[in-house]
Formats: sequence, C-alpha cells, structure tokens
Amino acid sequence: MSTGTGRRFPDGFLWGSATASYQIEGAVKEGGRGPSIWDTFSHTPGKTLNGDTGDIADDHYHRWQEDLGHIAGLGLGAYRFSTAWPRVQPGGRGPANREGLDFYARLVDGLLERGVKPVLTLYHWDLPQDLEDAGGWTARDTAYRFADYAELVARELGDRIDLWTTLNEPWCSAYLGYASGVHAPGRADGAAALAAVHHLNLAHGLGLQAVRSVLPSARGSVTLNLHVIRPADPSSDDDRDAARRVDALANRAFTGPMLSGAYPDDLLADTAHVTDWSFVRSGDTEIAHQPLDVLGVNYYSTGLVRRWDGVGPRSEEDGHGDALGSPWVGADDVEFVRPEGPYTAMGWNIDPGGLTELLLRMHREHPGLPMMITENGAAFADTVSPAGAVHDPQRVDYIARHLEATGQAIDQGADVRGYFAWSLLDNFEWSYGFDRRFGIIRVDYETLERTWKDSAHWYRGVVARNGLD
Ligand code: GBH
Repeated sequence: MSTGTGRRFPDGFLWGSATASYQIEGAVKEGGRGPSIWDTFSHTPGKTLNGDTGDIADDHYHRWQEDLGHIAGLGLGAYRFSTAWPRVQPGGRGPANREGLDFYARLVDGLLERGVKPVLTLYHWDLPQDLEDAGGWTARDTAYRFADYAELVARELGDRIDLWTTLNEPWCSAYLGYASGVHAPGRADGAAALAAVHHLNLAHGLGLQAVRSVLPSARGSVTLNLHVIRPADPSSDDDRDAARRVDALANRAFTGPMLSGAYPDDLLADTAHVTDWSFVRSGDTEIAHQPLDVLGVNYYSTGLVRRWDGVGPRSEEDGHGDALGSPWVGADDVEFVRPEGPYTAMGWNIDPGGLTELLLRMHREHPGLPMMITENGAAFADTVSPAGAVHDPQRVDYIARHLEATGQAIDQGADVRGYFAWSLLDNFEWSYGFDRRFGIIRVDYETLERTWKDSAHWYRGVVARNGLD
C-alpha cells in the first residue's frame, strides 16, 4: 500500500504515536490513584457503549515495559502520553502521591533510554472526581488546582520532558462534558459549558506559567481539535454565517485567548443570550495568552453546516449518539449536514484536504507558530487472519493520505514539525468503549495481547525513511 508520492519530510521531523492515561492504563484503584470523572461516568449505566469502563483498559499500568518495546520497535522519535491527575493528586489537591509520580518517572526514563522524546500532556480529560464535586471546570478554582498539579509534575519530571502540553482538546472537555453530556461529567447546561471554556483557557495559562516557574526554558504547548467547518451552500449568506458561528465556538473560543489574548467579539455577541461571560475577570485572557513553542493540532474530519429552517428534526451531528443537549451552545438555528463520504467506523468523513486547509489557515492567522499534528488516525473494523495477522488497509490509506496532506501544507509554507498517529494501541474510546479501534497495534481484550497491525509495520517504514513510499 502506498500513495506513490514518495514524499519526504523536513529533516528532524518528529515521528510519534499518541495515547492517553484513562484510555490505556487501567489499574484505576492501584498505586494510590483516586477516582476521576471518567470512572464515575463510565460506571453510570447507559453512558458508554456496552457499559465499558477503563477499569482494566489496556492494562498499560502493568504492561508499560512491553509497550515501551513496541514504541522502540516502531522506531518512533517521540511518544505522546498523558499523566493522570488523580494518580498524582488523588483528590485533585494537596501533596503529590509518590507512587503516581514514580510510575511516570519510570515511563519517562524508559523512553529516554530508548532515545524516544517524551511529549507529555497534563490533562487528557480525567479530572479528579473531588474537583468535579466542587464544580469541575465550571469552577474558577479548578484552574488554580490545575496549576498546582502542573507544578508537581514539572518538579518531578523536570527537563526530561521534551514538550509540555497543558490540555488535550478543551473543546471536548467543555462542550461534550458540560453541554451535550456525551462525555464525563455528562452535564447538559450551555452556560456551564461556556464557563468551562473560560476556566480551561485560564488553566492552560496558569498551568504553563507554573511549569515555567519550575523550568524556565520548558517548551510549552496545547493541543486543540480545531474544526474545519464549511457552509453547506457557500453562496448562502445564512450558511456562511452558520459556519462563522460554529467556528467561533469551536476554534476561536480557544485560539482567541490562547494565541491572541482576547475572546472574539462575535463569540460574545452570539452567546449573550446564554451567559453574560461575567466569569471572565480582568487579566484572565492575558494569562491564557502564554508564549507557545508549538501548537498541537488534532485532526480527524470536517464539518458541514447550514442555517436550520426550524422544520423537521435538527441534526446536531457531533459523532456521538444519545446527546442530552447540543454541543453548539447558543447556535440554536444551526444544523449540521452529513458531509460526503467515505466515512470511518466512527461515521466521520475522510477529508485529507481539510487538514491542508487547516494548517494553512493557522499559518496565515498565526504566522511563525510551529505546529505538530498531535493526533490523526481512524477507527475501522480490522480483519484478523487465521494466522493472526491484522489487516487494516483502510487505516494505512487514511494515514498516508493525511501525511501527504500535511506535506502539501508544508510545501505552501506551514511550519509543521511532527506527526503523531492516534493511537499506538486500540484503547477505551470514551463513550464508544472498546467497540471502536484506533490502534496501529491491536489489543485482544480477552488476553490483553498486543499484535502489530499492517499499519504498524507500514508506519515503521514511514518513520525509517522519513516519508512515504
Ligand atoms: C480525540 O478526540 C481524543 O483526543 C482521543 O482521546 C480520542 O480517542 C480520539 O480523538 C478519537 O476519538 O461532528 O461528526 O464532524 C476527538 C474528538 C473527533 C470530536 C471529531 C469531534 C467531530 C466529528 N473529536 N469530532 S463530527
């Protein structure tokens, strides 16, 4: 399988793969770990497909050495993982739990011994439950608690970490967690979601300040799932306005404060009937606006929107079933239209051109800002042969085409420094449990055995030749 383009990437391009703590670790009651909102949510009947939980997941907490072997075997230059806040601070506050820090210190040492750069994410959605009980991301205090946690991790891991990422996809934390309710903590309150947006922006800034108070030269980053949203009818003013509003909620609600130091006026106006934004205090957006060494971009698919005429059921496609509310807070007359296929097993459309477009947009709007693709990949139904080989030609094709799309953005000037395949392993795919597999390595959930899929063998070649064949 090949794209036939033979594309090569710039010297020093960082090749990696990514995971997240709750999705792979398991061992939720070991090592002094406290409960997170995802433990509570996944154990609430009806919240995840088949009632799946991360109790065991990939058992990475016990199999981390084997997993290091796979990372090294793939020849990766970097590994992106997250630390679980409830392992470091079981109740979200107070002194560090030594056993939790030790686990990550061993992992990081193991990466360095194998010549792999650790790319650390401080928050990939597993908020300590005690903090949620005190208001979660709707509470301003959570941002300050996040900074304390960031400082503890920075003191422990110090200069062994190549890149510090504060948050993974705050869009999901805020809107899926507090507005549509398909993610933990499963609330459906638009005003709460916008407060969460702000406190996540604040947490990002305070967290990066805390890391740099310990490590002045720490390289800092945040990972956003920037949306590429197009009007269903590009010639319709209404549809273009719908796309602008969704862009404000999805993208500029985060890039505004984090990259430019202010919320966009249109976002505030569009949501004025939901909240008065009085949770934004003077100086907050300056705090959110910390110098970034790299912007992490997660990319999967594109979206198509139009003005909803109020007739018939309104489609709020966000790739999730059973939403309690809309993630698109305040955009009550906006409707999502199913884009053209093909689609992955998530029902998300495959549109590599959207990635080129997104990278070029960020390059244009934030010149000089280096970027990395911190997640890209796809769920498909893999075929296991009688001999045990795992064939996943669609995943190879998906990744190859998105790499080519990344290369095209680089050709046109975008400064893209690396690519991380999501995911190293099949894992707990949030509300879809173990039903959807994103790994380049298959996990047998009976035996927990790991098997390289064809995509892993192929990706090893990409990494080795720094390009496509
Ligand atoms: C990421 O979330 C997560 O960081 C990771 O943990 C997760 O496992 C992985 O991706 C795969 O899901 O509205 O139909 O256009 C990505 C979540 C995916 C949410 C794309 C919004 C838009 C689909 N996002 N989705 S649609």
